Amino acid sequence: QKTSQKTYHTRSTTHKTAAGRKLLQIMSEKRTNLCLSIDLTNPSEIIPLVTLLGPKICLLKTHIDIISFPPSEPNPIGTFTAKLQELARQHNFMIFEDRKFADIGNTVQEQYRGGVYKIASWAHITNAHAVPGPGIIRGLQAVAERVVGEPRGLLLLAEMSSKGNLGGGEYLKQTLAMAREEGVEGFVVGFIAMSEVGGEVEGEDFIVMTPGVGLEVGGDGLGQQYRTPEEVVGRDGCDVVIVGRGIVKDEDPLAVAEVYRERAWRAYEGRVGK
Ligand code: 5IU
Repeated sequence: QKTSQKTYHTRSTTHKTAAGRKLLQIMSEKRTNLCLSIDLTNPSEIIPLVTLLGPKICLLKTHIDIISFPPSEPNPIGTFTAKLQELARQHNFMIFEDRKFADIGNTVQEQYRGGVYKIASWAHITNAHAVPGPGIIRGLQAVAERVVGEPRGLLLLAEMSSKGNLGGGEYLKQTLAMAREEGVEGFVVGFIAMSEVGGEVEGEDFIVMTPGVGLEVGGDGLGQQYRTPEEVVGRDGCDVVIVGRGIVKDEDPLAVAEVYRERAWRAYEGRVGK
């Protein structure tokens, strides 16, 4: 049985990372494999929208560095990330900072732990390019292990959703090999990819998260390519659909989030034969 044919519930008991088990459990309990990508720049728009959509999602994806924080407050970033964490606890979702780390191990450690954003202190999941080699995983993991409380996890970028991206193919294979060697010790949760990765090996479980999801096939004029939840989850075996503008820019975000949740969840149920 391929990993993509197993239920999220089953996988929540066997996944090799604590962060992965927690996410799969949330997905199974809340019946949602929807990740909201909250790509807004104003914190006072983000908080109400996350409050509204929290019940629909398993994961909230952030780009903390696109947000303009008010200079008047004493600690606006800390206040904002504390509020996100509170909403995550209240509505039972996890937080994924889409940081796309890409430097040597020593540098990413500082970028992950410190600076203005202190990502490791509030984001349960982050991601990294495999380009620098396995040291990037080891560096990030060393920081993650020092975080007290909820587990931390990493996604490796195996391919991207954008037209002409250099991932996929041989690059994806090498990224998978790196995850197998460096990630099995409980840190690499899975991949950003466009279809199932590594699921044919018995006992192996990488959660695949996929951006570039719309209600119809299309694009955005800047290289983004959209596929439907049925294609992504049902046909191609991805686990989590990441949706940004399709929800955030809609005039009724709650209603359209429910459409995405429902379609992605049904595609999953069909895939596991429910
Ligand atoms: N994102 C992609 N493609 C990728 C990766 C990340 O679109 O391969 I890695 C991000 C960019 C944006 C979100 O934050 O996912 C998708 O937003 P839209 O649904 O608005 O296109």
